[in-house]
Amino acid sequence: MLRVLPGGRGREPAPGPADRLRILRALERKALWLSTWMIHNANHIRANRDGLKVGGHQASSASVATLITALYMDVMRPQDRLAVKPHASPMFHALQYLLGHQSRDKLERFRAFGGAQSYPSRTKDGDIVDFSTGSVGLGVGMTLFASLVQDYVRLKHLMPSDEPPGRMIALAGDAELDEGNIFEALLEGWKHDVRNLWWIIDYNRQSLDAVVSDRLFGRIDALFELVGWRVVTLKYGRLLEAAFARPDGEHLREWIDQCPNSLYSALVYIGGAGWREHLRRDLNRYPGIRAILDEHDDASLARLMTNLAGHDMEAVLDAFHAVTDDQPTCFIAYTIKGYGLPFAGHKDNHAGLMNLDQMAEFRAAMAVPDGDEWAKFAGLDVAPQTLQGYLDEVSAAREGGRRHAPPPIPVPAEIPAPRGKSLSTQEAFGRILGSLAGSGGDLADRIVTTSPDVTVSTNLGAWVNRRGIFDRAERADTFREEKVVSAQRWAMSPQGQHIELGIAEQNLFLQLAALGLSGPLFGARLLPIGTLYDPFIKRGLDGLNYALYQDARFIVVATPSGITLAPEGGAHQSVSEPLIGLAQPGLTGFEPAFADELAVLMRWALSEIQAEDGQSVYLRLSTRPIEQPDRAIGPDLAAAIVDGAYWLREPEPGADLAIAYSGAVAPEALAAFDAISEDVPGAGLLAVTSPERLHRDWQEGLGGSGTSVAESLLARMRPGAALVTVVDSHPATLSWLGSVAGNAVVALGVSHFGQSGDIPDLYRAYGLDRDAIVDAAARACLKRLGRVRDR
Ligand SMILES: Cc1ncc(C[n+]2csc(CCOP(=O)(O)OP(=O)(O)O)c2C)c(N)n1
Ligand SMILES: [Mg+2]
Repeated sequence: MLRVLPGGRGREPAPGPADRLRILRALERKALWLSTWMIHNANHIRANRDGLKVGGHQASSASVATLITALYMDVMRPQDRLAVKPHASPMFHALQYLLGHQSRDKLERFRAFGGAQSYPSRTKDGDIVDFSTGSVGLGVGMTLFASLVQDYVRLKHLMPSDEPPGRMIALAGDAELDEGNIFEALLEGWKHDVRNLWWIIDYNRQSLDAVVSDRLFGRIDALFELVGWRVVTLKYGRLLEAAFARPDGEHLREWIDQCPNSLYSALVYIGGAGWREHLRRDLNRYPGIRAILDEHDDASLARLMTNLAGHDMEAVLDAFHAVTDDQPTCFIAYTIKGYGLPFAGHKDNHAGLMNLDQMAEFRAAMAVPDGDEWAKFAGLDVAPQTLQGYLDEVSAAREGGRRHAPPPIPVPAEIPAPRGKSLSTQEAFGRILGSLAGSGGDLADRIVTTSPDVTVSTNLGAWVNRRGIFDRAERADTFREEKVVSAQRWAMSPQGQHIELGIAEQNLFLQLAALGLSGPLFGARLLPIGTLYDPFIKRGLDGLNYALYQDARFIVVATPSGITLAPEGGAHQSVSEPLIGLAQPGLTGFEPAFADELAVLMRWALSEIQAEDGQSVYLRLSTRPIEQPDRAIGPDLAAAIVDGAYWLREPEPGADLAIAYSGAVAPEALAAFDAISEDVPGAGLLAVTSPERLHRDWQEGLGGSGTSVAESLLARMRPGAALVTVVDSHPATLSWLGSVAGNAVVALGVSHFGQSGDIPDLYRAYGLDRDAIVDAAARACLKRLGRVRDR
């Protein structure tokens, strides 16, 4: 028996293995109670003001009770990080509560405003969550990229290497393996030789709608082994293994092995009588099986037949502790969805909630008295002080280790703009990064670039030539060694600062998510810059959203963009992406036209992604070379470029007309402006560098005392003056400007798929050329006059 030591610090001696097991089983039991009660409280006890079902996943939580208790309460070390299956959120919060890291108040407000979140959230649940989860599959993939980032910072000695590396662990639902991003990540991980990665699959053979196909998991282990993983299958618990070892026991094993998932699940739900009927029917000819059936009443037969290893604490601990090396390991843990609850195994249990009677019965079984529902140790068969003593020593819960806040990397007051009479923003981007690479210093050392097979075509070449490609091992540049001439160096080493990915864009965003959390996760701040073609943002959009949801910070450079890409056809021409920039929380979008604007924005972005209340940044660039303004950018203009807009040609006070443009259509906007100025003296030309910043500032200013940037700019014109907006993207990107000050707006942009052509042909066809703008200006003026007449 464990005792509190007399005197001293009152600490418990370290428990022996048997006591440890009892303690862990008791904690698991309490976590199961708390998670179930938390959901019950939210649905049946707390006041409901809107008639909506609150929900919560009792069955999904119960399914992982043993696995996650083993992880948090025994196996994990402070440096390990965990992505919890989204629907196990209540179970996760229950364990954090037992560890003293979550409050009772938040549990009582599970799924309520300000309470514990329905799915674990880094930003809303705080320090306790390592990786947000919710959109299935992404949290799992995230752990793989986090392990790659850990290697990146360790090999560069950006984090202390006296402790062993952390394991990046995903506790995944089996249906998460239906998500393609898992397999994209697996292949990428194999290429990068990822280590220290555990994926623990809660193999309950159920998803949301039903029981999953038997055939799939027959292949899963082979798939993991193919890419270098160790696969550990935890199938049967100690009770069943003992039964298999008895005379005729092999027939019982064979029977369960052959039992279709759906029948097994149904019998779990039906219970002892159901098992007895089927075993009698199929195996009665074996005396050993008859003996087993005779020795077990219905309840104990049900316990035996559901004794899967994923619910057997001893089996789980043995399996986890047996892995001591860094080989990526997949544990396939057989479990039962809803284990220990009345709807265990029922195919419809995913969103199922226990009713009042079921809860009363469950409460009695858990020995939780009325009023003690939230008590940490009520109804357990281990003394409270023993349990508390154990919890106080839990390794994963040690204070101060889980989240780091490294100081910002200083950013210079100015990043020089590349010079040139005619430049594209994409070329300017490459040159800016190239010269940062050459200049050295802390800033350049912390930049890490990554790209899904479009490194060279997005102009990262100069950067990569100087800073190299990252790999855990040194790898030679074969073309260079064989003296084949190439502009691009392609040697790899642990010092490299570019992570080259395969084409899968979802991987890019998960990689950026992990790089962008390197500071809080590993204490080593990185400044990640990812590049891809603008239209393919949509290919990885959920990954991008996932990264931003957990406040990962990075810069996305999307280029080329729009129909300005011209010859390269429709599918590569992006249309709606600036609207993603406008509407996506956590992301600030910019579309500069000139190289000097880009230099200002890159400087700002490198600091913004480090600011406590900052955001990630999206730069939409183009391959179109355009004539550059001959100017020096002072502090006021720099601030305006960051704020989102400035007058490239200032209107006369009270002007009747202005053109507002964004990005690569600047030359057409300028040409139209020159043409119009002859007829409409005093017109203005507004350069919009960030529709998103301008819009946000306007929205935030509405109803406030200050005047928004957009209002101040447009106030130079006559109230209701004509306004033409023009962008190489959907016209809604800028058409809202008409609402700011009631201008008569005509919005030009692209509303149809693009196609091959040259810029003059395409701009004419899609209505972005000079004549289209001039024509739109005439229509806007007529619209204004019409309004004036109507008044
Ligand atoms: C991307 C995405 N699609 C759909 C859902 C809705 N959904 C929630 S849980 C679930 C099934 C999960 O099954 P599994 O991973 O096996 O979890 P468990 O059986 O443990 O509940 C689905 C389809 C989601 N959360 N994310
Ligand atoms: Mg499942």
